[in-house]
Amino acid sequence: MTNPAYDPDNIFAKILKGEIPSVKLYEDDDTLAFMDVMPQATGHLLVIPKAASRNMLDADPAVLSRLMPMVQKLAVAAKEAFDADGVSVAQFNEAAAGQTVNHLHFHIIPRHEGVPLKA
Ligand code: DGP
Repeated sequence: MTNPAYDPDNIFAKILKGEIPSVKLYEDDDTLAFMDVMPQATGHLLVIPKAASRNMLDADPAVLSRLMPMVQKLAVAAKEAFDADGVSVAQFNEAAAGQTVNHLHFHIIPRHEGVPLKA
């Protein structure tokens, strides 16, 4: 599956290329997890595939099948690491849906009872 709309100079592509820094939490051949620079709660992290996908709408299902187990593992790990009561997992597709960086990513946000997300 190809996507002519994929911008190889988007911020997360630059993080993958090492052109801009990030606080990395996990990396393997297919996946990178790093801290979000604008956290909506303590421990807010992002999980991305290394494959060039703009978002879930154009992603190769094979890429998703490798990515989702890592999203699950990191959500479990984040809940434990931050002693959270729950975890929000969020993903947006296109600007109308709230996507600002055009490389597929999942937000993992540890949540505590009664604590709203930061704006
Ligand atoms: P979204 O709205 O789903 O496209 O969220 C993009 C997220 O990416 C947002 O929470 C802020 C985060 N972000 C933007 N620029 C950078 C950056 O340069 N480094 C890191 N680590 N996160 C970034």
